[in-house]
Amino acid sequence: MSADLNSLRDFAALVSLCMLLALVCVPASAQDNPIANPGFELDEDADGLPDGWLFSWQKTMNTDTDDMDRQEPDWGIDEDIFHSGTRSIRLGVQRPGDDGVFSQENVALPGEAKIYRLSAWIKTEGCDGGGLHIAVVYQGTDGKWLGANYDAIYMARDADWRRGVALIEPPAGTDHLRLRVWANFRRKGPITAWVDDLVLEATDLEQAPPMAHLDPAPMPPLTDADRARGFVPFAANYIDVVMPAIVPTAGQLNSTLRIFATPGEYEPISFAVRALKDLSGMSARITPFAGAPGELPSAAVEAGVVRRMIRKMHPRTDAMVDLPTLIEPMHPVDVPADTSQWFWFTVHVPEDAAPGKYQATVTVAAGDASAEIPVELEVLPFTLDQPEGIAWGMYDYNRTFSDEPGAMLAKYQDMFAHGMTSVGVCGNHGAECSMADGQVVVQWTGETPPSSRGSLASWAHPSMAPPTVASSARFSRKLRPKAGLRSSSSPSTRPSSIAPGSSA
Ligand SMILES: [Ca+2]
Ligand SMILES: [Ca+2]
Repeated sequence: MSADLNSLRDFAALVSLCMLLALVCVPASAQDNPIANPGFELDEDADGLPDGWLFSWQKTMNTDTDDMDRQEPDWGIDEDIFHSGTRSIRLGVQRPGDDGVFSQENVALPGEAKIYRLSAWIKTEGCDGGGLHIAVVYQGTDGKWLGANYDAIYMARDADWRRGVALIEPPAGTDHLRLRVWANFRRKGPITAWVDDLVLEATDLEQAPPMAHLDPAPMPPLTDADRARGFVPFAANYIDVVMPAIVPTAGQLNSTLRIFATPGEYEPISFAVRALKDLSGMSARITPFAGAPGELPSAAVEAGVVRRMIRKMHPRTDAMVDLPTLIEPMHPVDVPADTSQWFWFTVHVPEDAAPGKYQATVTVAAGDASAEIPVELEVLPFTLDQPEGIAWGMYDYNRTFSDEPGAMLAKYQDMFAHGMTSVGVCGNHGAECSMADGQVVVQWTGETPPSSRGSLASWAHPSMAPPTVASSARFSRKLRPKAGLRSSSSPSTRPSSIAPGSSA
């Protein structure tokens, strides 16, 4: 399959744009805005620091140490570049390891609301990995830390003055905020930013609406038959993300979906449908693959439809987005006009499939209207070796999406079927940390979560490397700087790995 959506990259770009376009609001009056000196116009003691603001660069995080070779950023009031009035603040760092932050303490929440809108005008240049973050820290009446959003507003591409807007939802008990204007918070690279005209205001929203992904591309030319049908199918590369707004290119329409795989391999067939009007009860099916080498059983293909869910953009932000999330077994779906629905079929090529080219046809239908998509599968004349000495896996938690007995076991079998030969189980593994001779010593007590361990031990595929229980210990704040975040653990004190067929 070929597609040139680059939609992940476009997604990031367009969400930023959307932040600016979608949340236009009437500016709050000065009385409503609780941020002191929000346009950086005041510096009555002429010390170069705008009144009401603090600045720091040597130790900006509580894990910073004296020996970090910090370099003072270019920072201060700028009287040549500003968004309004006659001044802004400028903050520039040149090295990935440096950062700098303007802070304002005790910013009161303006009025009673569930959701507040924070906005600022920002200009950036020389961005090379670094970002400008406007962060909020939520504090109780006693100053207690209740939570934080370090990416409330985030800009990391060169741009002239633009307004960044964030909807923030302070946790219960929040009395006031600490506001931070932070350059290169993640210490990734240089950036110079100018910031002006911060506003914090209440909204009457009960919940933050999800970010909308926009695709400004026009629809490609369509045939009369396409318009009469009310939808067009299109090829979608499975490493792209088909957001509902994605508009197909001409090259994605009317294409044959071509995939190849070895016997035993799983391979996706990814395509989508663009609705030209509201459609109800849309579903897709596929014929069995057949060709000169023979026919594959119909069970070799699992038909799936992608469900979108409102998810956090990132665990550290309040921003939500309507995101393709789950592949569900095929069921009819309603597709609103001018949106795209993603379908995802999975071919499991039988171990004994003869090499050669097979054809199948996908039919997408909604009511009386339907469209066909040709699919070609090439089964390659060799099988894939299990690489020796390499374990593949992903982080996993000691839980499942189901309460059914055997769900944990089924999860690991599914991981194995999809090429994983190990698992990194996150959780309490009973690691005890102490210091000895300047090094952190991790003592494993062997208390691996019982359900993972039991499931892994009761099932092991003969060709699978022994599953390894990986563990990351949590180091106390006191131990971390001493250890320089390094740890050592003696293999003899680890829980023994669970060998195939053994019981733990
Ligand atoms: Ca100003
Ligand atoms: Ca001052």
